[in-house]
Amino acid sequence: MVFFTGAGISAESGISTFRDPDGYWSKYDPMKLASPEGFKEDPELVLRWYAARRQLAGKAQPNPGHLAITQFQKLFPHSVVITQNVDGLHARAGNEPVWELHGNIHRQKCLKCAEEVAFNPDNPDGINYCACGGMLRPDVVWFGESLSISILNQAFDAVKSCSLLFTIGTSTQVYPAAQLPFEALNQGAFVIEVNPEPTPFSAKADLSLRDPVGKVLPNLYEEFYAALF
Ligand code: BJW
Ligand code: ZN
Repeated sequence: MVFFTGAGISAESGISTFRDPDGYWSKYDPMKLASPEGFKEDPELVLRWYAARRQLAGKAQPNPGHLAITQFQKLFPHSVVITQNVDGLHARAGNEPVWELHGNIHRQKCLKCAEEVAFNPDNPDGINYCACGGMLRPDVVWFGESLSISILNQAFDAVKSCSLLFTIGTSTQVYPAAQLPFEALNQGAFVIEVNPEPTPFSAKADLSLRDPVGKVLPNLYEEFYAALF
């Protein structure tokens, strides 16, 4: 079983999505805030935005959607979470394993040597430098940047051999991640989409459940459990 997730699974924890009518990209230019060019042009703006989101994510609590996945993973120990989210809520809900395709907002790395460096509590939302002299940046994947090849390969391998994939709370627009549910269908897996809104994947899904994940997933878990025991 694979749980492929996007920003929508954290919406009920109070974290904004990107492409909903009130999402980040309705207010901000993604190329200014989530691209290497934007960071080069105005690192302070980008760092302030990430620090605010990091703080919000740190205070947010996993919701019934995340927690239902923990239950599913207990029932099906080989199931994995493949997420585009950077907020760390899957791990905090006890989901395991969790593979983060787009990095994690609670880490930063050096632009020059790529080492992970701890946050500076005296300057949490400003420019900081690595011991090697390189500027520090959020350890997330921006537009035009490559995803970790090992995590991506792991994700495609899992999807190629799964029998059921849930695609949850993602607009299925950002590649290569958006390829995963299509890949699952191609190899014969049953694919269930959980999203209140249609996406470019909806017409292909075996089942499209148009409700918030916090409502759908706990109910589905109960049904699975009742069917098995
Ligand atoms: C609910 C809900 C509830 C609400 N319950 N559901 C043209 C064609 C194809 C590809 C490209 C192209 N031009 C450029 C590209 C490549 C580009 C791309 O895909 N662009 C498209 C947007 C067109 N991809 C890349 O650049 C990637 N890298 C790459 O391709 O490398 C190779 C390369 C190298 C060199 C040059 C060129 C290529 C990298 C992509 C990185 C994406 N980064 C971000 C920011 C991460 C850090 C951060 O968080 O700040 O990742 S952008 C943003 O989008 C974030 C997300 O992970 C990602 C996906 O968004 P997601 O999760 O789907 O959220 P939303 O908001 O879109 O959708 C939320 C959904 O939830 C909605 O459907 C709601 O209805 C639903 N929802 N409430 C259930 N309660
Ligand atoms: Zn360095």
